[in-house]
Amino acid sequence: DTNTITYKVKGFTCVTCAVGLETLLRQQKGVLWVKASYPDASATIKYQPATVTEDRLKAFIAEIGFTAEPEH
Ligand code: 9UX
Repeated sequence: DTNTITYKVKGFTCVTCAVGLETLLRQQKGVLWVKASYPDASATIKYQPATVTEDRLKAFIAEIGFTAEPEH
């Protein structure tokens, strides 16, 4: 199974912030694909729900230093 979630992200202050978040998310178990956008202040993640949860992804983003709210 694969789920896709888009978060609105607070805290990107430059394009490198978004690229850095992508790089760290891609290292997480269960994350299949990530696209973060600085201009859109968003991050879209395809993940395996058997391995990682939406809440865990949000918590991981918070650990990195950004605030993520799911967009449903
Ligand atoms: Mo963006 Mo850089 O906010 O250290 S400013 S990555």
